[in-house]
Amino acid sequence: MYSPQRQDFVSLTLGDQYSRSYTNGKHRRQSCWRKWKQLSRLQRSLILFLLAFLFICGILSYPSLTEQWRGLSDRSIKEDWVEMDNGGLRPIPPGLVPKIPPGVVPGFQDIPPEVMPEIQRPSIPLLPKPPAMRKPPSKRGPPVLQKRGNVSDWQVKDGEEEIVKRDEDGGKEAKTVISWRGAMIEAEQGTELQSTAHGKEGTVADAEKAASLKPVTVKAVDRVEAVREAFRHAWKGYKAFAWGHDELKPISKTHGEWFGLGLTLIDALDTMWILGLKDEFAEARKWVETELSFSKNVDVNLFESTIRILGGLLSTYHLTGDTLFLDKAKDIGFRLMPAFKTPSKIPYSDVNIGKGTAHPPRWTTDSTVAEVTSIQLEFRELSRLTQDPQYQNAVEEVTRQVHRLEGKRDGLVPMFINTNSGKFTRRGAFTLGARADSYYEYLLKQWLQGGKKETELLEDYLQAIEGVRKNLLRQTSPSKLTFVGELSNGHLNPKMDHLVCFLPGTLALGAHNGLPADHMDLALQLMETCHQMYAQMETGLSPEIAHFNLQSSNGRDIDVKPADRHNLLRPETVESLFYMYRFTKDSKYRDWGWDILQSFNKYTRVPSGGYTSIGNVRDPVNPAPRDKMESFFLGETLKYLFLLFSDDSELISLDKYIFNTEAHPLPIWPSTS
Ligand code: DMJ
Repeated sequence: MYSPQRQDFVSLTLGDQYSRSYTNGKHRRQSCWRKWKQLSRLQRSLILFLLAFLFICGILSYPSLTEQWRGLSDRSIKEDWVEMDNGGLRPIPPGLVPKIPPGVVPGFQDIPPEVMPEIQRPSIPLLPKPPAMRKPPSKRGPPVLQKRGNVSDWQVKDGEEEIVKRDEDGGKEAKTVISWRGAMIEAEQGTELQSTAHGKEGTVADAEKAASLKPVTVKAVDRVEAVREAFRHAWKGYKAFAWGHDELKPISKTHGEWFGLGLTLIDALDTMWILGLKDEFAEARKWVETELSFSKNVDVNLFESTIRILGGLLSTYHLTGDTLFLDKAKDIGFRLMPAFKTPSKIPYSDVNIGKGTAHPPRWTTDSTVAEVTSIQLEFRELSRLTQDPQYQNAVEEVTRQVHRLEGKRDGLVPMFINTNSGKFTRRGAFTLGARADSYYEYLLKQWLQGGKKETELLEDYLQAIEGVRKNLLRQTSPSKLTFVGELSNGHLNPKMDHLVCFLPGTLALGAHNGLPADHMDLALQLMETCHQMYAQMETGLSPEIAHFNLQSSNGRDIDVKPADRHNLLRPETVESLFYMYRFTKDSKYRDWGWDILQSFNKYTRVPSGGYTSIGNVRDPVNPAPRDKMESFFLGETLKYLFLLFSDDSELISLDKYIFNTEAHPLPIWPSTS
């Protein structure tokens, strides 16, 4: 059917494409213009409005699209889930009806050999210990000696310290800016005064000399205070620009929304309690009491909301005894349950907590293995507290299915599982990083949570660690750093996500609980590697992913690809430092953590409040701030740093609590016997 109006529209939008000659083009332009004039005023207005609207939409969506593109590799953007069937595992919490079948395992030494015959004798020998590391090439002198000529505006504002050096005539020579304050180390301030007193710029030689000076030990109490100060600074930004929203965007001084549930505030509750920040805690509690509502038509990711919100509320309830938090935990826990209504009982990734509906990601029916196997600590605890077994039953069904599933390689799991079939998909790739990491963590921690009674969890954990040794462990050249690579169809890719740095801490926790001593040896080696991932970068901050040299041609053990140079303020390394210090009392772990805190203060602290993810850990002049403070910076990173520096080892005793994968401590269940 002929439609003049449609033809006009087409000629308007596509006219130039079809012009064949100047004459034709002229004709067409004239005819376009004529036809445009023939349109009614209303029609013309509508078309112009539509074009303007599309243009504005394009402009507005650009930043969020690029943000998404950048975040594609971030494991925190997860979308999948698994299923399970009924069967074996079930830690019955104290107070719940049925009793755990015997097979009590008080410690690894007591595990009957038939449970895991070959696990007690690892078949793969430990890798040789790496030699003591050289000091990383001199990239990082004390702040004052680092020329910061191009320091970006976001780093220097709002009353931050600014030291202007003068030449011998008193003229202005150069500015050295310290972008933090309060959390300062006396030793560095001393160095600073010394060098500026000469009235000269620090040379590279000066910097190297200063860097090699033995740092004055900063007292634990000062370090603890420095963490409190960092938290207050982050909170200041959150309060001013993002109060009640999910995330602070500290540079643009606004907020970002993910679920619209005050994610940062909830994630930070128990941190404030542990740090003793009473005023901040009180105002946050008020918000939870008066503003927080889960009755919202919003899709949330099951895993992320479980570990951050449910986990955060449960731990805050335990620490404070305040039933407000338990009531909120019950509310969100119940609203998440529709996720488990799938053909396989492996939960979907997304739940609408207002409508009670759930669905997988739009592009797949696969779920991420780490996501479906890292919600168990929280739901099991919810059942224990409510005496309602539905939560525990749902998550243990997942555990049972994964336990029995084919497709593992020496205890290592693939990254995806299908919500319809309940089978692993996209087999052949194995990692301890994104999409698989916390599966291993939760095997051990559930075993501990339930009082070391669930032998299948322990069996799976021990097999997996042997699987890591056999398939993924390698050493770098030239320094023999031990790392955990990734396996792809039988080929080892020598790369490691920063996420894998949870592993030293988990291994140490297992060894502390009676698992083989060589787990601790491996933990020591991997901890060194994770430390080097920070120490060898120009900013002192780790990249998201490190590539390791097996045969170094450039003298470096670690390379970083341009796309992997970001740092999201992640916690895994300081988490492991905390465990390693608690179990060894070796002060070097505190020193390493202190270095990391200083680098966060130097390169990620935003003067007006908050800390930001950065895009380039190799560029101290422009670390490329990304304008986002993830909730786990307050929920995890600063909490672990505080606990690392605290001399009170009874503060969240590791014999009484297990930390969920978002650093929320949950109690180890009291023995029913
Ligand atoms: C956190 O949400 C959790 O630690 C999770 O297990 C991994 N990703 C982030 C921190 O890096």
